[in-house]
Amino acid sequence: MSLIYVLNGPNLNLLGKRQPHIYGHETLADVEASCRRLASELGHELRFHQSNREYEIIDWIHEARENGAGIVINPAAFTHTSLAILDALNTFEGPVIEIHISNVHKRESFRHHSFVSHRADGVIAGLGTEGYQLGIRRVATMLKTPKND
Ligand code: CA2
Repeated sequence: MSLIYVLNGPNLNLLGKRQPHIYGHETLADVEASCRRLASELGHELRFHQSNREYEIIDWIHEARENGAGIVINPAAFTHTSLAILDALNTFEGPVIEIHISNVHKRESFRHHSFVSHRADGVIAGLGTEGYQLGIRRVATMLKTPKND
């Protein structure tokens, strides 16, 4: 059994409460519940966090360095601004999957660049909250697969 971190950036606490045409109707609590169900089906433990503060996300990445096997991260707006989150992820050795609920490439050009993508092993965008499930499944697969496969 390995520990997977699911990290969420600013404003995602409002999921399901505002802008459902962009982010859907599920709340972050709904997403957390489905992530927990899937992780336990796959035989993994899950830490699920959201913060509006950049340093808290960095601290959780540091925590994952100590005891985490993989990270699924929706950095929200920090995706497009945070070299500090990229630097933290670069110190983490396990699989990292970046996810976006919306298709950032279909939106404003300032959402097209991601600092986090420089480290992510995979990026999922535009598949709604299902992206979280897919991200967890991918991390689980990567944990089973030796690095040089
Ligand atoms: O599509 C995504 O998941 C994003 O990471 C969401 C971020 C946005 O800045 C990124 O460009 C793409 C915004 C998160 C805000 O979440 C809200 C959810 C519901 C209502 C209002 C904001």
